[in-house]
Amino acid sequence: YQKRMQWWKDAKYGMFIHWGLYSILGGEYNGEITPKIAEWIQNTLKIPGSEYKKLMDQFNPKDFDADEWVSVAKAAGMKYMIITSKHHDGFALFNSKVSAYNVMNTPFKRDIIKELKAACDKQGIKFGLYYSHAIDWDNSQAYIGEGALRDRMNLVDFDSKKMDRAKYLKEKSFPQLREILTNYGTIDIIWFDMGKGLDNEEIREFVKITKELQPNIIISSRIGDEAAPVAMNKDLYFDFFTPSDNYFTGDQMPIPFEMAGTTNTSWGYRKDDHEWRKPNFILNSLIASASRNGNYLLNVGPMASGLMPAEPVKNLKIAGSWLKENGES
Ligand code: FUL
Repeated sequence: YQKRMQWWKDAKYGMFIHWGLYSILGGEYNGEITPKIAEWIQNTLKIPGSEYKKLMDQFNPKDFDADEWVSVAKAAGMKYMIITSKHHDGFALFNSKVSAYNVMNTPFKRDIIKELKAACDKQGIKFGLYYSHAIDWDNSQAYIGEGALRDRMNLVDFDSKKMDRAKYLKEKSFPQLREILTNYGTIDIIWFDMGKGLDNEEIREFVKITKELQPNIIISSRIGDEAAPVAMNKDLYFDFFTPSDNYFTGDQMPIPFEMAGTTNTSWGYRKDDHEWRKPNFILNSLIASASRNGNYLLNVGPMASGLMPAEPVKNLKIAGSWLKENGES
């Protein structure tokens, strides 16, 4: 375990990228502005899946350049990149035989995961994938529980009679996990998210597939109930703890952790969100993590054009040049 984690501990700083169909909406649908984070818009504004899916016809990010994104991460001083291979909406940024709901069936027709992996290899940074393994709004039968858990599903399309999580796991989530861990060479990190509500057997199956295909990969705590970091001592089913950026203020975490934050207030692009974190905020957050022996994963939400918004790129680069002069190399 120590050996497998060493590069990750040394790395300390990575780029998170949230990009998908929601980036086209930028937080607004039919004149309505979502009050919440932009990548949740389908759920928050109760957009029917059949409507939301039509965004596929508009997905054509002509300015996307994988090398450019990776250069921004490098100039920022980051040592790894993690991108949403599939977020909660169910749309995949990779070529999937398992589900037609993927980038190859948009006008763009280019495998974004493949291009980014190649760019990371070329420029020498590690590459990880976020995969929403439990929530999938294209599969309302993936329903995982009551109350708050249930609210995570897109209630418009939810049909309790069809509820069958085992079917979704078997037909989409497990096989897509196999695809992303087979088709792109080495994947350094798998960032599962929102796994609370899955049972132990299901979690074990995710671990099994992951380790079988990528023995040296590093697994996020959100594969299951992330509020149980003690599980680390009992059952080593994840490798690092994944608190959100306002989670803790004080002491060292008992286990390796990675604080995830974003450059404004949303993960997915929001056109009305101009609360960009200044370089000193970025550096303070990085230092807050590093000084507690943790990592900092900082998100950028690129626009539908394929470009990253100019402001966070500028701020990341300023912070990066400070790091180059004052931090560790
Ligand atoms: C959360 C997700 O629900 C958000 O959309 C985002 O991906 C964040 C990093 O994790 O659990």
